[in-house]
Amino acid sequence: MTMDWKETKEALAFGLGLIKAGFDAKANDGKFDIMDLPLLMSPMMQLPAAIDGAGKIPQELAPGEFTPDEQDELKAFVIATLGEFPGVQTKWLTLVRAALMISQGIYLGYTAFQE
Ligand SMILES: [Ca+2]
Ligand SMILES: [Ca+2]
Repeated sequence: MTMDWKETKEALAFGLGLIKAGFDAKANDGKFDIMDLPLLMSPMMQLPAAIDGAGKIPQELAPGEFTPDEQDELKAFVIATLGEFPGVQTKWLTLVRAALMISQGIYLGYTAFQE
């Protein structure tokens, strides 16, 4: 609990939710189709918070190397967000990076339209 990761966690909540929706969409019947659209609603509700203030995420994550306490906090957040998810115990950092890339990509695209 060494720092305030508000923006980072909001971006993670969105990105992780989207990853989970993609996983669930395939897992529920072996295919992606229009019937899986409702799975996207919950993560999409988190998109505004994920984008708002996302420019501060690089500061929040500086200096880039996580202390053991910070790693524990991030790992706990991923597990709390995803619940039982294959590989979450060992692949949480990969999931963090993937989730942040998703959010950051949307943020960068979004800000490209601002003035
Ligand atoms: Ca935010
Ligand atoms: Ca499906």
